Amino acid sequence: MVTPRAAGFSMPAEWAPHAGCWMIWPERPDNWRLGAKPAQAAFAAVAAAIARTEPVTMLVSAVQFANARAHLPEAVRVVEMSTNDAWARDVGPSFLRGPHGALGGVEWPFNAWGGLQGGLYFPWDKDDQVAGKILELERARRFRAPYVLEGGAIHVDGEGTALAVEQCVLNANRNPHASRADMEQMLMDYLGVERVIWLACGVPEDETDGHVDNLACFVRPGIVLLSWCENPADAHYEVSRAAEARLLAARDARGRKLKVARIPMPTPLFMRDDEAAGIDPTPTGMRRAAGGRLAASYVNFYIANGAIIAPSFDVPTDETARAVLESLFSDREVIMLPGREILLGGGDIHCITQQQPAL
Ligand code: KQY
Repeated sequence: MVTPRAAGFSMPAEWAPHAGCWMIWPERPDNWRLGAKPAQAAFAAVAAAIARTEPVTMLVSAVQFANARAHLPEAVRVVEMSTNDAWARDVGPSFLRGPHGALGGVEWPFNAWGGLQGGLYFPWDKDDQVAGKILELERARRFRAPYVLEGGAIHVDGEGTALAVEQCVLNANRNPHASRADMEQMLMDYLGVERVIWLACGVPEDETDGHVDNLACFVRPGIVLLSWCENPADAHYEVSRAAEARLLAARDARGRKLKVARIPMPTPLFMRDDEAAGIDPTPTGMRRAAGGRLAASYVNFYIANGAIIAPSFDVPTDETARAVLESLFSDREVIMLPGREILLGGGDIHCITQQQPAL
């Protein structure tokens, strides 16, 4: 099997120009409260904001097609596709750029963040097919990876470096028989990078087992933004310090030492009684309980053409987060949209979007 790297493909950084963005319409009532109505409004707001700067495609089930069409701006293309849930970052392809302007993409085998050992739902067969279907629609070259991974488990700087979290990528609930060396080789071969910088753990309570896209991201080559906690009583205090220490000790693929910018973690957020009560429990779906800590992070934003689309949570840290993002992305408008309804489903704006690079 030829790998993307051998074929001359690599994943561009998220800040490189996009041809568009892919999203999936939320619908399953065992993850999204009140029949997914509040989540649909939140996803529609994200789609509308991104559609101001780049084309957006919303994938929608046959049942929800008319409803989604009615709630989305005309500019958003609505396409019918079967899925198990709504996480385009994780089930969509990680798009690649190849020789002579070729478009490619990685299909990561998907097992709902842990399969039958701690995964979030069963079945996940439709989600597993989404990346391949998107690549078919785009006539892009398909590369099926050998090991389970999700798009939210990696970030790249577009210059040969990837970021990943051991707790997630090396978790036995994804690939019980793969070694660290196997996974590192796969990341290099399928993302077209030369170096992987490993962080130990993700944001506590993150049900993905610690996706990097909720913890840290490149904002440009050589600079990583990290979700930071100042409260020693909070589990994220140690996590953020350990991550910073690894980042400061690392060199990227170009031999640069990294700079770390800190963004505060949001004021702690918990699932309310009324929110938990609005979720329809099923034996094979998510378990959500009132009082559970939500794995909130301002790092979970999308870099659109000309704009940053970031979550806000209606808490005091929102304004500091906005100031940090504005200082790091002075060339883009920072748009903060309510992120709580998406967070209740276990992720945020980065997790529900997938950029397709311009060629
Ligand atoms: O972090 C992400 N990329 C996705 C979060 C998925 C949560 C599933 N409930």
